[in-house]
Amino acid sequence: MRIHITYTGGTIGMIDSPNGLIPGADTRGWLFRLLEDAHMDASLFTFTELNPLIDSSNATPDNWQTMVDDLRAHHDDADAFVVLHGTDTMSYSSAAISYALADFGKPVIFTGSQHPLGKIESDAIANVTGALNAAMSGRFHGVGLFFGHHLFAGNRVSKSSSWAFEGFSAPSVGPLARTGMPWHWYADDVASVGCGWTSPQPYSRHDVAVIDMAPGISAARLEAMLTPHPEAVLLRAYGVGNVPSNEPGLTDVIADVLHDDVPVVIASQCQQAEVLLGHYETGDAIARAGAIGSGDMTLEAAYAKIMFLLSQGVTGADFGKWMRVSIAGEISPSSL
Ligand code: ASN
Repeated sequence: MRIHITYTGGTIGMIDSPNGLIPGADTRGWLFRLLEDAHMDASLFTFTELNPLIDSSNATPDNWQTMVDDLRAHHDDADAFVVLHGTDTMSYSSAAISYALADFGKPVIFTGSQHPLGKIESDAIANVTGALNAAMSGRFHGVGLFFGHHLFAGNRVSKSSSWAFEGFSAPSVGPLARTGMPWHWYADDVASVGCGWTSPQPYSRHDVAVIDMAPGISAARLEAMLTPHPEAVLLRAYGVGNVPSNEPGLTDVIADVLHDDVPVVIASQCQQAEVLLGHYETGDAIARAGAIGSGDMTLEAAYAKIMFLLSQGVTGADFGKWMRVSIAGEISPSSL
């Protein structure tokens, strides 16, 4: 089986500098030595190092598109793909790539590590070998993320720990598989359960405001955060999508934004959530004003989907429709 590896940066290939960790290790050399030690045929592997390598905290939709371009450029040369990525925004990237590559038809597995590959206690070897095994398993054909002994659907996962080796979780749907002898598979190919997207336009940057509710937030503060209007709003509300209904003018600010044809997507601050707008009186006004519930999508999947739809030029009623349709398995129909 031929494997293509796209190296984007992240702690996995970082070295110390006077200002903290920066990319700079010989990641390619390390990887090919690993393959040699495992008696794998190195001629079956190709490797792209993106330029510049980045800490994934610096990633933008332009970087997502660079990854899409590299993966598409190697589509016919490989049977499976691994993306080496920083952990901080890896779940945004894996969700974003799942929409753009919904028609790809080959596994793409993201991974990274908490410790650089050069540290004796590093989790880099376990994660890279796990990602390679997942990519070559024949059990999964979508965009996945392997980390800390688990394989997840790439659009269902969040970074849940800044330090633990089991640093990612998929609170709404759980992992697809965990390592062991043999591996245990918990779910079928969920990432392929989506309607797909033919000939996607490239990702471009859009002005999307991500805003958290917090007890005591005033209408004036919310209005200031939404002035001038962004192209779309992702509002992290409470529980099933509730916002304070007793705070004078607060829901009116949201209704005004919607009235100006700016989509407002309501997510939840709960890691495990099913947004049900209108279940409580506190979610009713924004539901009636046209806010869009994010179902059981992760924040990352919802944010990347908003960027994807804006990059496709989707607006108006179609925007709300597509947010609630599964493109690549990112949302459960039962959560709507
Ligand atoms: N800041 C790093 C990154 O996201 C964190 C990591 O990779 N563990 O690139």
